[in-house]
Amino acid sequence: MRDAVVVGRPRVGKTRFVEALSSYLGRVETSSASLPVEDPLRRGRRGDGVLSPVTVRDRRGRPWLRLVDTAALRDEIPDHAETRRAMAVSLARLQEAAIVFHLLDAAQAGRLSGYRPPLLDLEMRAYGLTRPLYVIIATKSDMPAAAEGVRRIRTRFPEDLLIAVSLPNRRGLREVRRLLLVHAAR
Ligand SMILES: Nc1nc2c(ncn2[C@@H]2O[C@H](COP(=O)(O)OP(=O)(O)O)[C@@H](O)[C@H]2O)c(=O)[nH]1
Ligand SMILES: [Mg+2]
Repeated sequence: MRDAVVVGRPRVGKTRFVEALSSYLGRVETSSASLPVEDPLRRGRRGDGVLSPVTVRDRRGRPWLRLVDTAALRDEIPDHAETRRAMAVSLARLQEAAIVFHLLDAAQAGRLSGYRPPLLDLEMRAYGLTRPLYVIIATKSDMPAAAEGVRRIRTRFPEDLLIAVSLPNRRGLREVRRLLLVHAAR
């Protein structure tokens, strides 16, 4: 079973992506027992803790993928100890993952003139590229200016795998699934 870890800045759409992909893939269950480190975080007051990983099973009931949401990585070092710990857990997961989904907000990229990815995203990408499969997910592609945002992200990272995703109309989920089937095969 492979881990697919979802990383990105705050509010980029990580939790919604994990939820939508889970329901798209089907045969999922949320596990908490295997990762005790995150227990205190799940009770976090900020809604920013690490969620329990989701285990995806095949038709015969065998687990083949674990989808892991992470707490947002931030530029600043947060005051709150649990939030700092959540960031450390995110970094650890990123370094161990077989598959990294790096989420970038396409709507935001399209709105800003002279889009330049934040340094933190470049660092996440540098980590991600060390893993067997690194994929940029351009999120919120249904929103105004997102088409331009997707184009800018593609131009900035021409060599990377990139999938534009929109959750309201499930755009991109089929491509994500196809990649997972190839790379997370038992
Ligand atoms: N329009 C649109 N909004 C989205 C999409 N994905 C996420 N969002 C919104 O973006 C916000 C942040 O999403 P969330 O998953 O909580 O972000 P996280 O902080 O990265 O986990 C929420 O208000 C979502 O409804 C999308 O594909 N389209
Ligand atoms: Mg979240």
